[in-house]
Amino acid sequence: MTQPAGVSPHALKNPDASASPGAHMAEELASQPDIWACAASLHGEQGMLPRHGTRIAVVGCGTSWFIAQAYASLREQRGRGETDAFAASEAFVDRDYDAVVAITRSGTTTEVLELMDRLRGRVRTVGVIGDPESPLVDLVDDAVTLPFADERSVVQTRFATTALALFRASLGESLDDAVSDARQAVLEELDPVLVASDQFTFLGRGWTVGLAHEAALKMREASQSWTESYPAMEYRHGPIAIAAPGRTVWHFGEPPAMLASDVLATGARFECRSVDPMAELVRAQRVALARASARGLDADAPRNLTRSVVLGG
Ligand code: F1P
Repeated sequence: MTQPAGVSPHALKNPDASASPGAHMAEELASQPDIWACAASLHGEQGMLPRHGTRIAVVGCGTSWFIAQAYASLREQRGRGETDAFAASEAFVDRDYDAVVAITRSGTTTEVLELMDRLRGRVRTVGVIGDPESPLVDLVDDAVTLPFADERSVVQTRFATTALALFRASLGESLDDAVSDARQAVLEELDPVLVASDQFTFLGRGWTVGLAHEAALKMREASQSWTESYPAMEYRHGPIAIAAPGRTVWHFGEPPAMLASDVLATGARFECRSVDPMAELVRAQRVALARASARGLDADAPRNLTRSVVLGG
């Protein structure tokens, strides 16, 4: 394979061309329950994350930004310290934080590297990184590497959720229910009517807002589907105009009062289950993959995307 201009060799851990379309994504998303259990047992790595009570910012791009949002919300909710989440390109980091945490599977994303470089020597930086040989490892004060969660598919599934499993464990949560619910999500038969939905809007509250954004991104990346995502209480402030028969509104976690009936009144499908929201994300990933194969798309190599965005050059 020739190297595209401006893309580092690290950006080329792309799918094996001989694999069948979407095979990497299928294998990687199915491995999530086992890999989360592994992350939950990594007490050394959890101990490298900022201590309870510290004020921190968490940054990333794309999927990694959405995981930053989920972590920030959970850390605040659990009273573990003020936590802000920013897209790396729009981060307000000069706010006397005790630490800035960067999440990135590739460790090569330009906006993340530039931000961490700018912060060198000014604030403690921690990277949560998939590729242990990537340039970010040497740029941050502390690198938490999760090579066992790295992926061949361009579309991220397990690195993102494994980072979140590590964060949840570091905040004192048990991952047992998430792991067992995800085992079900990996095996269950998908409803063909859900898979064939005309449009999806994903909703969440608190930490599941980030998961909703991530599910919507997954569906766009893998299957070029029309998706939207919002904090659940924002949904009735306009976006509900999109709801209609043949379309799906999918809430992660406990929904707000009356939301189900308001959605059902539009004729749209309301999807919501009392399981761990990370297991619901796994189900959404599977729907994305099923829609990609139904459309003859290769979810491992989506249109216009590369493993990481490396700018300039
Ligand atoms: C971030 C990211 C992905 C996205 C796309 C481009 O990568 O934005 O979320 O799906 O493939 O890169 P990273 O910084 O986590 O490696």
